[in-house]
Amino acid sequence: MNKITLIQGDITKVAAQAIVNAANSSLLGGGGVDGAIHHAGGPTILAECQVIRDRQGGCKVGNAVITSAGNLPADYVIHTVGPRWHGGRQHEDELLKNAYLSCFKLIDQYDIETVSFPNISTGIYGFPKERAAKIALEVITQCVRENTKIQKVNLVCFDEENYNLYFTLMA
Ligand code: AR6
Repeated sequence: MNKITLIQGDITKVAAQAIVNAANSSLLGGGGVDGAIHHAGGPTILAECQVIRDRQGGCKVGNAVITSAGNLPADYVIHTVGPRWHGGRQHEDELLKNAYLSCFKLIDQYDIETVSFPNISTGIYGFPKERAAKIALEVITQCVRENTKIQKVNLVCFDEENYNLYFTLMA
């Protein structure tokens, strides 16, 4: 069975046990999908992020942290920080891969069976979309193969360009 599903739309409207957020190192919210998640999820998510911040000082690029999901149709939000694109010579590929891998570590740890991912780093952080899609698909395919609990991974593309890229790469 293929456990990876491509969806075009708003990740805050897609029910799943966990929703991944493309956050920044401050964990204090921002624009893009981060803004949409905090807006739809309500203030408890930010309050939990603040507790994590006080404990460990934010979240490094390539790492991830987990909170509850407030009013979202989910139990958890996994906040990961993708790299900002600087032309490709500052380990951006590896850092993007690490962001996805860090999410899967938490997915394993929390026995999560369904998860939705946005296209991390491809908005405000400017990572080239096709390059990011190839990395995401490679890591996700591998992690799904290795994780026996996961039943469903939704790849939620907000913009049509990403949707079309994933559609072609997954064909
Ligand atoms: N649902 C699904 N995907 C979305 C949504 C949504 N509601 N809104 C945007 N996207 P971005 P980044 C897509 O900019 O590039 C924030 O300010 C969007 O089309 O959200 O990782 C953070 O706080 C794009 O494909 O995240 C950071 O400072 C993808 O989500 C910074 O932006 C990621 O775009 C992170 O930048």
